[in-house]
This record gives sequence, C-alpha cells and structure tokens, in this order.
Amino acid sequence: MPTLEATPFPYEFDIDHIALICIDMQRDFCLPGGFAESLGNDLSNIQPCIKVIADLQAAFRKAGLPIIHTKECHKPDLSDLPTAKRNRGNPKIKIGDMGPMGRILIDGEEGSDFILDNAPLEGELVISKPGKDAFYDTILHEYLMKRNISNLVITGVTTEVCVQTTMRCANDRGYDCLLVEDGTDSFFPEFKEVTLRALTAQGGIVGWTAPSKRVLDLLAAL
Ligand code: C5J
Repeated sequence: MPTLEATPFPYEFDIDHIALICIDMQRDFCLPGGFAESLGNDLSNIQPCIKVIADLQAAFRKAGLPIIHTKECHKPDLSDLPTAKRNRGNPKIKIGDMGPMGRILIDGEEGSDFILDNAPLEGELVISKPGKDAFYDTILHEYLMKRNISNLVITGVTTEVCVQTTMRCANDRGYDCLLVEDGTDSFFPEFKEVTLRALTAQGGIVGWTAPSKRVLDLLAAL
C-alpha cells in the first residue's frame, strides 16, 4: 500500500480508492471583480496555490485517478441562498447582484466559473454547492461511495472556510483526508497556518497534511 510521509504520521492509501478534490477555484474567489474582492479581501494571498493545484491535477490525470471540482454558487432565483448569507459582511455588491463578471456567485455566470489554470476537463465531476461544506445539498457522498473512494486529497480555497469545512465533514463521513499544505490558501495567512495545525492536532483528529512534492513524487513513482 502506498505510504506518504505526512503530518502527524504517515498517510496510507490504496491507489484504487483515492481522489483529488479541488475546492472553489473560481473567478469569484481568485480574480478582481468577484465575490471575494467585494468583501475587501487581498486576492494576492490566494494566488500561490493555483500553480500547485494545476500540477496536482496534471499528475492525477496522468495516473488516471479521479478529480472532483467544487464551486460555491447559488441558483439564479436565489432560492438556495439564506438571507443571512446574502447580507453577511455588508459587501459592496451582494450575492446575486450584477458585477463585472456577471451576477456574483450565481451558477452559470462567468464569475462562478473556474479559473482557467484549474478548470475541469470533460468527464471530471463538478459539484455546485450552496454552502461551505461540499457534502451539504450535493451528490458528493453518494458519488464517492459508488466508486469506493475512501481517501481524499484536498486542495483549494479558502483554507479555513470551504476547505476546512469540507475536510471536517468528509472526516465525519469516514473518509481519510490529506490536505495539501501548499495546495490551499487563505486570504489570511495566519488562519491557514493555524488551520493546518488544528486539523492535524490530537493524532490527526481531522486528518493529515503534506506538501505537494510528496504527493507528486509518489504519483510519479507509481
Ligand atoms: C468562502 C470559500 N466564502 N470557498 N468560500 O470563503 O472558502
């Protein structure tokens, strides 16, 4: 069984039961004019993980392993958007309002689509999710169970919001999760650091972390 040196201890997995999850690599989070910028965030903090995720996607594709992409977005009629979420943070433009890349965080609009560097290829599962948790109100768990996926390599933005929430919810459903340390970023670098520590504390209470190089080296050696 392949084993990867990881924190807090080696991560073991069966190659037939592993998938890469790329969380919310969308224009609305990564590019100017989107949702994240409307909340006053510094977008430069989340740019480094983009190349790392692209490299991991290439390696998983080369190895013939599944990749799942999530995007946080809402239905055009806003029926899945709680009022509290729309009003939270008092942003300049709210979810559903028109922005430079179409309506903010609305499925099908330019802003809710993936950045080109991390876009899905045909055949890869795309999960549109209304919440932070990729399992909430989606088919993700059913999809993974059908394919006997037990191990998730997790990447994406932002570390302490959708990434951490999804990893915790995956852990509660029995998945062994490895968060790629340089494959995730936060608008607040100190939140990223503390999240990695919190997830792996207490004997890996939520899961494991490792740098992308170890994942890439292992896939290359298969
Ligand atoms: C938010 C996310 N809202 N993808 N989403 O920060 O982490």
